[in-house]
Amino acid sequence: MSIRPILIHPDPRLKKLCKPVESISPEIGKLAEDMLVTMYDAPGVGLAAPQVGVLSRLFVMDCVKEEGATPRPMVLINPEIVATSDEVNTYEEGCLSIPEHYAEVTRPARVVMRWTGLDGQVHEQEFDGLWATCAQHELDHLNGKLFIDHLGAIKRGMITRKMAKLKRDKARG
Ligand code: K2U
Ligand code: ZN
Repeated sequence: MSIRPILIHPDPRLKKLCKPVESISPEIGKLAEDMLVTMYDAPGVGLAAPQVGVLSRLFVMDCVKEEGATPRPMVLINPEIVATSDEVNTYEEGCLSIPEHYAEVTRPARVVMRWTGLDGQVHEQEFDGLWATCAQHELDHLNGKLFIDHLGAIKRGMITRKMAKLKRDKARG
């Protein structure tokens, strides 16, 4: 198990449409394991493969946040939304690829998702609360979309310019 570096916006790899996973190979299992370790270390409640530079359609999440509660790590391969609620929820989102920037994003409050698990079986489950927000945030990543893409152009541009400057200054050392 290894912690992998997380790509920071702006990065062209974070804007790409990710490719479906063709087979649940040992490499995919290792990637999922590394993504979970990387997510817990960040810490975060979700992480998508493109955020660690792998342009494949899988993400991990564990939105159990209660102190002492049993973690519930999930690996979703080739995930898709099959139903959404009319009711919406607004959550102040962040992103491990856009550190220290937060903004309100409104999304369906409940989603039914279908995916393939590491067991090779097709799973289907309804998510609500933070799980629903996180699953939609991660699925956006697989389509090259960031939470700032749900904001207005002015705010998105401001965040992108600040992040680009941060990366330039870091590169200069
Ligand atoms: O994809 C990511 O960058 C992981 C995000 C997922 C996420 C963003 C917004 C709302 C829910 C999930 C990270 O987990 S951001 C850190 C975080 C931690 C606790 C609660 C919400 C966000
Ligand atoms: Zn994110």
